[in-house]
Amino acid sequence: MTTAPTLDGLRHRASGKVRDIYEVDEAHLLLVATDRISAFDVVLDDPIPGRGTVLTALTQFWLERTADLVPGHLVGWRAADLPPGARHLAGRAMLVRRLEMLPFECIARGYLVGSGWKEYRAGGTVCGIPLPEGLREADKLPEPLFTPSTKAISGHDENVSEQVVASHLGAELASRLHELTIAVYRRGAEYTAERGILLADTKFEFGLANGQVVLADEVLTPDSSRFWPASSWRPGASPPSFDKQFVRDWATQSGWDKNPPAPEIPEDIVAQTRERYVTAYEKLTGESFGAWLDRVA
Ligand code: Q0Z
Repeated sequence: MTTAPTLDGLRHRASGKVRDIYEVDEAHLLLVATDRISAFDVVLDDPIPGRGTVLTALTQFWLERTADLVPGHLVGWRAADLPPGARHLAGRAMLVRRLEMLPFECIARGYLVGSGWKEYRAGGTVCGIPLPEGLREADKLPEPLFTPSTKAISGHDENVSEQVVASHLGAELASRLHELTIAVYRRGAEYTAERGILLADTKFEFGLANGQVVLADEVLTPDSSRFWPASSWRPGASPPSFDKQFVRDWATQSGWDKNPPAPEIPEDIVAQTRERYVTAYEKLTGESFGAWLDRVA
């Protein structure tokens, strides 16, 4: 277990597998994406240089392109916007509005994979929504689905119906989350499709600011989404998320039993994985990764 670095003047608040949160003031938090990577739910010892910056850059990119649908939590990301003690993290750090987070993951699924495929195979439904018979793994769904889940502190999240969300948050807020989740998914999926990338599914987190719903956390990154190259999509099997493919393939063939600690990632696997993130950023945004680094400085 590594500890989050102390930042001058900022109190560490929480850490996820690969990200850290700090307190800035009553109204703001700082989210820092590290270069750590997980495979098979284990955080590996060797970082992928640039990974945290790519994830942050993509979130900034998408929040700018969804602001007409829903306000986002991002307040600043350039060095000059950050608290002085965090300016050296420019590119991987986001100054965000502190929200009252809603206790559901808001997932949109355009394709039948993961836990959705498991539930469908067992009983023909996804989050209680009945689907046509005869669908295969990774098939495109007739319409994108809103499939919320509860946030489990440890272990895996549990899919719930929209009625469960409504019983906790009220029907009006549940329906707003549904509408926004699908709208932002469609925006992302249409955009990536034009660039030869399918957005299989994605997870959003929303919070409230003065009663208004705000899009929070990371948005349409490879850690919150499954992206597939359109050219390799074949119903009947589900490819792993493109970004972790090298690491997973290496982990599988290395003979590692997938219990911590993981073996050291070979240099060429690190380099190829880094290249994938950079290429994904450039393919999606049309901007060179170097240009983003210059823009945040
Ligand atoms: C996000 C998380 C991370 C660990 C809390 N705008 C916000 N206001 C209040 N809370 C949050 C946000 Cl984004 C918030 N998380 C998820 C992020 C590390 C956990 F970077 N937790």
